[in-house]
Amino acid sequence: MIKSVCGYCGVGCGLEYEEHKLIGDVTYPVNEGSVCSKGVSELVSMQTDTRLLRPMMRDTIYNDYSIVAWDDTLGIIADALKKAPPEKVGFYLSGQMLTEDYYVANKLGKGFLGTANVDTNSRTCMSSAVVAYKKALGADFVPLRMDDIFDTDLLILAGANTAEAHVVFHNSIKKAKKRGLKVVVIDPRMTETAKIADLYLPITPGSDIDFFNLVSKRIIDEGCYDASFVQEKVNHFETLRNKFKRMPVTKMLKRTGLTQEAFDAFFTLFKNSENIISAWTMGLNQSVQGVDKNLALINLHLLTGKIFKKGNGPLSLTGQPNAMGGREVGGLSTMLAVHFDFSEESVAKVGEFWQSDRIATAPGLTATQMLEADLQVLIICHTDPIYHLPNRNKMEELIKKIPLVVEINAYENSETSKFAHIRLPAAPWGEKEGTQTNLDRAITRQERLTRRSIDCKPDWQIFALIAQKLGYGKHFDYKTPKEIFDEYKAMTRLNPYMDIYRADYDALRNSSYVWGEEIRDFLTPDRKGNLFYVENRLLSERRSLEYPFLLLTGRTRDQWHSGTKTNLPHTLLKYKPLNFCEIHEEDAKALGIEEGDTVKVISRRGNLITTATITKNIRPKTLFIPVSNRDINYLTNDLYDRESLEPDYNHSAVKIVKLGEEA
Ligand SMILES: Nc1nc2c(c(=O)[nH]1)N[C@H]1C(S)=C(S)[C@@H](COP(=O)(O)OP(=O)(O)OC[C@H]3O[C@@H](n4cnc5c(=O)[nH]c(N)nc54)[C@H](O)[C@@H]3O)O[C@H]1N2
Ligand SMILES: Nc1nc2c(c(=O)[nH]1)N[C@H]1C(S)=C(S)[C@@H](COP(=O)(O)OP(=O)(O)OC[C@H]3O[C@@H](n4cnc5c(=O)[nH]c(N)nc54)[C@H](O)[C@@H]3O)O[C@H]1N2
Ligand code: SF4
Ligand SMILES: [Mo]
Repeated sequence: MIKSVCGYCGVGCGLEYEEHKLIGDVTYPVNEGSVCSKGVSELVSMQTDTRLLRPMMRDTIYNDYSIVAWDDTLGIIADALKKAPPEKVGFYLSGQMLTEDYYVANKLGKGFLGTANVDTNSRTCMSSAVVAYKKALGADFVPLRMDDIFDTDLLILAGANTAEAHVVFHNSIKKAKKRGLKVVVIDPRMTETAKIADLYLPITPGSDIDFFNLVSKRIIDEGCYDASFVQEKVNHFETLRNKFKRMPVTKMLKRTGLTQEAFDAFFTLFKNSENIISAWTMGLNQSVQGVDKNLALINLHLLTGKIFKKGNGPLSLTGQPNAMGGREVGGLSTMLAVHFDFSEESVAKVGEFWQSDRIATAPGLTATQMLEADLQVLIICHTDPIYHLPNRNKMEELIKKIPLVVEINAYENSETSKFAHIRLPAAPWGEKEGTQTNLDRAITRQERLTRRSIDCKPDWQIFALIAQKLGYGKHFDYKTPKEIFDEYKAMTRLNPYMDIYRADYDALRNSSYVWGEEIRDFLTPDRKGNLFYVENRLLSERRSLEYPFLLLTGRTRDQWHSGTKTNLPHTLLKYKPLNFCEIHEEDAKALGIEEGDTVKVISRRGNLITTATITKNIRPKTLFIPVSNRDINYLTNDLYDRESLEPDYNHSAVKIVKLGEEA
């Protein structure tokens, strides 16, 4: 029997493979045998005719690709890297890469090419949570586990649609509800998740800071904060209290769009719950104030001391299967390695460990900055930036200016492939092995299930081959992922709180290793949590007479982003279509739009064609289009959070018209 782990979402369900059948691993604590439709279809997605099977190259993006030999392409890439100054090279990685892939790419970029322009699509996903955790708790550390929901009284889900995005965790929530758990869902849409809520708050998009500040203020005003915890363990309480005195309470509640009764109902539930977990995803992170939204929520836990004890704490729900592993390795351009920044001390330690004197010494470009930086060489791995970056028309123009774009992908039909010069075929999920860290710190190993397609190589090996061509062979002479994991785990010893060095690669086959289980305190220098006063600065794009709707974007259960692995003729489940646009029935009526009408949605930047779905489950003057519509980012705006540089995907002003009535 072969054991593996699902390569889709951050829940990280254990899988078993026997006699050509893939099923959930009953012995694996996260999922105890259950899986969702994506997990069980991992095998099918490897067997499509849209796999990329050979290295390909072309002189310009206006020519066709031709098949080339690995060695020739690697030589061309190495030559271009040698000629380019380090600051003109970028690696665009992905939270779907395995830890070993990430480690090798990061080591090559930051350790030997001397560029910190090594970033990942996690920038568009979790980076707001990363920054907020660091500011409030002292490190990018998730201070609780998913199964804490069985020991809590109240679960607050803010901007998270677990029913579609973290399916197996959602099933656990339903189980915990049977044992008395209360659930609050805060989302502008009545999602599948909201349907199981004890209290559903249909918040106005972008007003979460107002809401959480109102809750914090009330906690202080009513004296229901934990005075001794605040005294001993928390900074900036007085500042917060003073700032709250001048808050425009009525105006803020109005901005949330919630009634006083709804707010009071929430507060009563909050006040009467001894143990509280809050969990959030893109509804908070993807915002022009994503970090502030996170901080406003984390404040609730710091004020009430509901953190670092069973059944309590702020639980950021990581989206991708190994976004956590990537963060641990140092895959963000704002980190060097093993959670280190670029301090002189960190650079010296890392330089000594990697035996290199070419270590990057300052943060590099973020994924959201790379296309704007006049790069000479851009290597993209396991992600599709032209599909996923905001303001796509602009991004398409920018990527065309980069002289060498290399795409490493297991499939041939990404949007980015239209703009690449070289494409390298990666071995997908079941054809490779390695480790990943799920959303609550469990490191699990996936084993190879099937024979590797002849010309495909695992991502780590592709980066190692490039390094070898560049003359760094002795530093990248890895034969197996195990060798890489062992080097990486030894490196985690450099960082006192990262106890990943205790993991054993072979033992990970049978059970996962959860790192950080002994951390029971803040990781700030003074071992105290930091409260932050943040306010809603109303920085998102505004609706106008011409663009009167706000566009929300998000997931549906059976599709994975651009759909290279899930939008396949033989697996297409009919749960939800790929392309639709939810509109409130009042708005539809006013515009003469009927169910199933073909409509055009237009923003200041671009447009797309879709099909209207009329519903009561969305706030008026708000639309929802799933990310399975590959054109989604022709509409979205490229405003970013100033600290995390994460896009404000969820808040673009648009209009909607029936096709043929555009005038
Ligand atoms: N089936 C499936 N599952 C996935 C993925 C997938 O592609 N398909 N992708 C994975 C990845 S990478 C990620 S990051 C996660 C994402 O997981 P989620 O974030 O749970 O998924 P989304 O559908 O983006 O949901 C975001 C929710 O935020 C709400 N929202 C929008 N604006 C606001 C706001 O201002 N305030 C509040 N409170 N809510 C708001 C939206 O209505 C939406 O319901 O899913 C992971 N799981
Ligand atoms: N409007 C809007 N835009 C968004 C979001 C949103 O909510 N709204 N969400 C953002 C978020 S949170 C995320 S995470 C991103 C996701 O955006 P992407 O990361 O661009 O989306 P995916 O379709 O998951 O892309 C993964 C790519 O990896 C390829 N691949 C599969 N297996 C392998 C392999 O083993 N090796 C290699 N090298 N390649 C492989 C797939 O074919 C695919 O092209 O989108 C972001 N963009
Ligand atoms: S819940 Fe997530 S990890 Fe589990 S099977 Fe579904 S996609 Fe895979
Ligand atoms: Mo994500």
